[in-house]
Amino acid sequence: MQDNPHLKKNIQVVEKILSKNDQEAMRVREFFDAHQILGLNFMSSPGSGKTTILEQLAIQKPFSFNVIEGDLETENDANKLRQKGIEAVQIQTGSACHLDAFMISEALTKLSFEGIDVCVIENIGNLVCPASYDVGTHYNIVLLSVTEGDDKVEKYPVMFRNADLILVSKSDLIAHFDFDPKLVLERAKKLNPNVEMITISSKSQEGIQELITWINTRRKK
Ligand SMILES: Nc1nc2c(ncn2[C@@H]2O[C@H](COP(=O)(O)OP(=O)(O)O)[C@@H](O)[C@H]2O)c(=O)[nH]1
Ligand SMILES: [Mg+2]
Repeated sequence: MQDNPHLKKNIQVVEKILSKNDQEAMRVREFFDAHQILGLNFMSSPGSGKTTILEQLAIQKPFSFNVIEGDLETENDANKLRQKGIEAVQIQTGSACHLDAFMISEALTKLSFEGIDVCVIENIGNLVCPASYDVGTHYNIVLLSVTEGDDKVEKYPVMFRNADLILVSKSDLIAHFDFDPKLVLERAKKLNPNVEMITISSKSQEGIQELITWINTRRKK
């Protein structure tokens, strides 16, 4: 396999794309640092509750934040947050299954950072592609809803290895599913011993304050 010239060329092309992305991600992080903004990258499968948590934060406003939304199509998630008074830019990738640092750089030019503490990126919904692309944020927050199953950590190790915080979401539904949050943390710690976990529900509000504290203790200002 290693001697296959086509495979070798493909690997070289992917490495080149990733290194260009990494350089741009560094520039994004420099921008955040210069403005004392905490950058957060929310990732998960579609429907695990990313936008709903952001809506909860928009209602409570424990800090001032803006949002970069990523979806293949529609402006729906950005509109939901705008309705709650949050400035949001929607990126529509068409077919790309992840956001990259160049998309974020462009989106940053469309946002105002006056008085902003935190910039949240809601990445494209899936547990595969977004894991490999640094978008210039400081922390990766990965949601895993109880409806998806506690086996997903082992099935999608790249995503969970890169997670700083796992949010086990939709905890209000836990009685209806065979889902063990302890197993999730155990499995995730094998991939990344420093990972933290909060069990959260936008319906019952469990864990929302804990998430706010987690973010507040990492704020740059
Ligand atoms: N029961 C329950 N449903 C939730 C919760 N959070 C989100 N949902 C529902 O899950 C669906 C997808 O949520 P959404 O925030 O759009 O997920 P996203 O695709 O990750 O942004 C919506 O129908 C939400 O109402 C929760 O904590 N508990
Ligand atoms: Mg969403």
